[in-house]
Amino acid sequence: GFSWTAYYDVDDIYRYLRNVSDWWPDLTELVVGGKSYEGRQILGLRINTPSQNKSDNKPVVFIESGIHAREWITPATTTYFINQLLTSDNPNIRSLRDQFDWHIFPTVNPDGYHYSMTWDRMWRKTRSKSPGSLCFGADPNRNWDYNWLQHGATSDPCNYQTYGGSKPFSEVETKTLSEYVASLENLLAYVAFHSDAQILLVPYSDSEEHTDNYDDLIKIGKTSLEYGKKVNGEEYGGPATAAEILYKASGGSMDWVRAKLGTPIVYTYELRGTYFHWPEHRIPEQGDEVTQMMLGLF
Ligand code: 0X9
Ligand code: ZN
Repeated sequence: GFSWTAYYDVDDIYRYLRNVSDWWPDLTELVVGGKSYEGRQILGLRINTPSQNKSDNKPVVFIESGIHAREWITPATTTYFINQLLTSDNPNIRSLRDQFDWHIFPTVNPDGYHYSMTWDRMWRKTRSKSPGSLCFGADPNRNWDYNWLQHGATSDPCNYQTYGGSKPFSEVETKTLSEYVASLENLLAYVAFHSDAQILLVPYSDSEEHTDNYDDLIKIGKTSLEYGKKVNGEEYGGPATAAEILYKASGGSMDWVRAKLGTPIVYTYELRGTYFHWPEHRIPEQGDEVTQMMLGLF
């Protein structure tokens, strides 16, 4: 069975999502957010509890995890959060579940994640064959079509970290996922999970520019971090823009969603860890932290 004291490969995570959609057919459905270079699906779970008035569309919350292959804690906490939404007796968590139409994707870079699990623990990128090069993979968080390759990204396909791809949306994962996100009506919030800088970021990541609702995002983000801190006493940096507390980086999903779709609430959480390592028996610790952070956000 599936637990939260071990890290699982893509097939097991997808099996979990399938099982969940079988167990709660009225509340959940499997959703396909796109596909990968090696032919995997980007599989997610939609949680949309039926409301009295069938015609009212709930605001959509999108959760992106695992865009960087080696950040294993992000798929793990995301499935933990799914389990909380579906099984918790806590009335606040139940109402959080019922309030929104959730689209939750634990592994948006499934090829990279599998490669990190089986071959190269520190792998970060996708696994596409780079045109005109012997190297593999592009950084899927440098590949989105907004100010592509401007900052913190390289055009060298052999760069292990931040190759932006041969063109914007060269990677089938970002291309198809962006189409899925763009197709969502009523998208209120887009939340991306990374590790392990232990910070909360708001757009934009590409420049010093602030969004017009920056003050609100900071205020809400602070509340989220306060909720999170109550669980384990852990302090996160931010909320702030990447330029303020990390480094500028173009082509990330967060900036594209904000700039191109105008989604009001957009955040990137960098969870905890040391060189992308986090002991598996302590997954629930960050799972509970993330659950509280989401309660603080909404
Ligand atoms: O560099 C990144 O993509 C993220 N940090 S990580 O160490 N997990 O790789 C920060 C992402 C900030 N958001 C955007 N650049 N959009
Ligand atoms: Zn990352």
